[in-house]
Amino acid sequence: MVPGIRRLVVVSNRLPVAVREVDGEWTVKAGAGGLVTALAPVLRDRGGIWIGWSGAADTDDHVSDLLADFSAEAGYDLRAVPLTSAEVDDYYFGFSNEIIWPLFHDFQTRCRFKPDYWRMYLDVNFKFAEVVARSTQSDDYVWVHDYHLMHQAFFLKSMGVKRSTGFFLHIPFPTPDIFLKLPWRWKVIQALTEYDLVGFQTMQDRRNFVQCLHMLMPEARIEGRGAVITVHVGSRSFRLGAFPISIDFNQFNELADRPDIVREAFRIKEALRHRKIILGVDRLDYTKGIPERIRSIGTLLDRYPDLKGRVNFVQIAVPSRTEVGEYRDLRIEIEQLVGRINGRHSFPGWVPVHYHYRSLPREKLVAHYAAADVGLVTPLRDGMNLVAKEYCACNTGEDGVLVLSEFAGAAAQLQKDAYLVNPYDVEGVAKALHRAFYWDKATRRDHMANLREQVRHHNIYWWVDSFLQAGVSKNLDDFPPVETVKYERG
Ligand code: GDG
Repeated sequence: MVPGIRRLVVVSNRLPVAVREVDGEWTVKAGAGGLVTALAPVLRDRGGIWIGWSGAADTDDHVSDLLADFSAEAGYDLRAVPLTSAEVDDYYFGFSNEIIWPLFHDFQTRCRFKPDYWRMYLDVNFKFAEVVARSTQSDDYVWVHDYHLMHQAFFLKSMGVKRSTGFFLHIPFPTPDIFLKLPWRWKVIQALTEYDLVGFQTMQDRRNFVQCLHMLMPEARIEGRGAVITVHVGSRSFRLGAFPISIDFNQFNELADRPDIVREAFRIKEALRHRKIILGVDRLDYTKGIPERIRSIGTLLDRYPDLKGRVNFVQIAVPSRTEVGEYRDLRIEIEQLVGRINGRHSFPGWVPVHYHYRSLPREKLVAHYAAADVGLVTPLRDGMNLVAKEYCACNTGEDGVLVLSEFAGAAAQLQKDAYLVNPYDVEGVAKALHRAFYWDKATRRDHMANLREQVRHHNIYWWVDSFLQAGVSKNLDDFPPVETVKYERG
C-alpha cells in the first residue's frame, strides 16, 4: 500500500464493468482486466471512486440502480458519466479513435482531423471534469487514464477546482515529426502540463514527449534524471515518469497450473496432433500487425518446407470497434489471407492456420497460452502489449519462445530474452520462427525463465505502487530507476 495516499479516484473513458441490455434486461458484469484487479483493493481500502462512461448511450435509471448495487458489493463507488450517441460518435469514435489512436501509433495517414471531433472531445472532457469536481474532495488523488481524457486537469483548474492529479498514457507517445501534425498540438501538450504527474509506458515515450515539449514550449526546463524527472514551465512544475504497465503474474501463473486448464491445454495440443503451436492473440486492430503476421506464416511455409505439417499457427482475434468501416475491412483482409495460405499449403490431415474471430473466456485463453510453443506478438506499434507478458506468465513449463515486435513497449523490458523482430519484415519474422522452432530445450528454458522472472517482479501491483508513489511522494530520491526495482505481490 502506498503511504500518504488519500482517497483514490480513478477516471477512465469506460467504467471497469460491462453494462448490457439483452431482451430489455439490463445487466452489469465486472471487468476482468489486470488494471481493475490491481486497483480494486486500493479503491476498497480507501473508499475510492471510479468515474467513467458506462458504455450504454444515455445512462438511464436502470443502469444507475445497477451501478449502485455493484458499488455496494465491490466496496468502492462507480460514477457513470452519461454520454449521448452524438458525443460517443464524435468524442469516442471520432477524436479518440480516428485521430489520437492512429496518430500516436504512427498511422498518420489514417487520421481524420475533423474540427468537430476536437470540439466534442473538449465538451466531453469538460463533462467528465464536472463529474470529477462534484464527486471529489480537495485531498483526493485523481488518477486519469489514457488519451480520451487528456484535458481533465486543465478543466478542473479552469473551474477553480484544486486537486492532486496524475495521468497515465496507455498508448505510445509519438516523435515530434508525427505529433506536430496534430492541428491542436499546442493545446494538447499544454493540457498535459497541467497534471502533477504524467506517466508513460517507456522511457522512449517519455523522451518523445520531452522533445515535443521543447519544440512547443521552449521555456520548459527539465530537472533530474532516472525514472521520474521534473519539468518547470513558468512558475509551475510537474513530473514525468516511465511506468511500464504489467499483469497479475501470479493469477495467470496459477491459472495455467490448474488441473482443468492443464487438461484443456492438452486437449488443444491433441486436437492439433501435438504439432508445434505458434499463437497470436490480439484485439482485431490495424496496430496489431495481424495481416503482416499471417503473411510471415505464408513466407515461413514457402521458404522452409521442413516445417510443413509440423507447425500450426493459431490466431485469436477479438472483435473490436466493429461499428467502424476500417475494422470491418481489416477483418475481411485477414479472412482472405487465411483462406489463401490454407488453400495453398493444406494437405489431408493438416491445415496450417487456425483462425478464431471471437473472444475466449479467460480460462480458455490461458489454456491456449499454456499450449503454445511460440508466442508470436508482432504489433506494428503498441504502448506495452500485455499479451506478451501473459504468454510468459502462463508458460509454467518454461519451454516456450516469445517472438516479439521491437515496436511493442514490452520490448524495452523483455528484449534480452525475447526473439525481437521487425513486424514489417515478413522474411525476418519467418526466419525467426524457423530458428525458434529448432531452439534446444536448454536455450528455451533459460530465456523463458528470465522472461518470467522479469514479469513476476515487475507485475501490475508494482506498477500501481510506482505510479502512486511518484504521484504522492515528496522526495524524488524515493525512486530507484525502473530497471532495478524488485517487487513482488499478488
Ligand atoms: C492497450 C494498449 C497496453 C485478448 N484476447 C482475449 C482477451 N484478451 C485480453 C488479453 C490482454 C488484453 O486483452 C489486450 O491487452 P494489450 O495490452 O495486448 O492490448 P490493448 O487492448 O490494445 O491495450 C496496450 C494496454 O492498453 C495496457 O496499458 O499494453 O499497448 O494498446 O489482457 O488477455 N481476454 C479474454 N479473451 C480473449 O479472447 N478473456
